[in-house]
Amino acid sequence: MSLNKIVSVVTTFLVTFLFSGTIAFANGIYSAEPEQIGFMEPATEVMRDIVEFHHGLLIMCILVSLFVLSLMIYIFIKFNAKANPTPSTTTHHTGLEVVWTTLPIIILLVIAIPSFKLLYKEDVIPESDITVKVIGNQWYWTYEYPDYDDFSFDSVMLNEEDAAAAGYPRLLGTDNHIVVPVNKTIRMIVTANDVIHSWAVPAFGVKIDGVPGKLNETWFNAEREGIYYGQCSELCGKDHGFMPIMVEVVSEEKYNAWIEMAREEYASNKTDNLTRVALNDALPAHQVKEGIAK
Ligand SMILES: [Cu+2]
Repeated sequence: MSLNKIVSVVTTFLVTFLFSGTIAFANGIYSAEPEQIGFMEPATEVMRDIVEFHHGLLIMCILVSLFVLSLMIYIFIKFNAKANPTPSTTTHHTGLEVVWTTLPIIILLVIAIPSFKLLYKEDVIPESDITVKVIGNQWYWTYEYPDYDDFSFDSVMLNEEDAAAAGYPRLLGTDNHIVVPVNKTIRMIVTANDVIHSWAVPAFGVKIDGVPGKLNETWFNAEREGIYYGQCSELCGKDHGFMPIMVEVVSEEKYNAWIEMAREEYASNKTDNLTRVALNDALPAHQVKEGIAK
């Protein structure tokens, strides 16, 4: 492979990696695209900051690696046995030692400051407009809207045919999903019923564990309408890979209409979750059986 070819392959890889996120944006459905290797198009300010921070770190990593590599190549050529038959016996160089101690410290500080800023931004929940409670179950999610009569519903993955019929991506579509208004701060309260799950939506930059007996909190403020997908991100059992997350971000009017609908539709859902799962015909056969068994 000629040098030119190597450079063009590496450049293509980097460009695809850094900018592939924009591909998913085109179709208005915010999930990963086939062959995508970069981030999804960010839908929140936090995710935008995460992507920016990641790119900054990547550039730093590349620069440090190139610097070390070039030093090594220089040493291999300049100081091999043939080119340098009588090696120097120097053992210390104070100036050099000061530099190789302080330089990494400076690099780490340059990384740490924006990193802590970002962590703080993710962690501290701003004044929220709507609260949604998420409960992880083996292997589906239950959502509650405590601001509106506390209605609740389960969100179970659709099988392949149903997902295709509904126009949702395979393994990501669910029978019910949460709906939230655009440009509003949503506070998510996350917990679990059985084992640890993790509620994660990449386009929002949100990933938080649902731990039984504990309430975790996170937040997002989606800037664009659309359907966003995520998946449980904590190994939680055999169907861990089959409890997707679907969030629909809509306009304020559509949200109010949905709330009206949901209040009636899910009003009776305050009772036994497992019974409802057992009755859910969208559920794969083996899960229905387990639902009844419990
Ligand atoms: Cu899970």
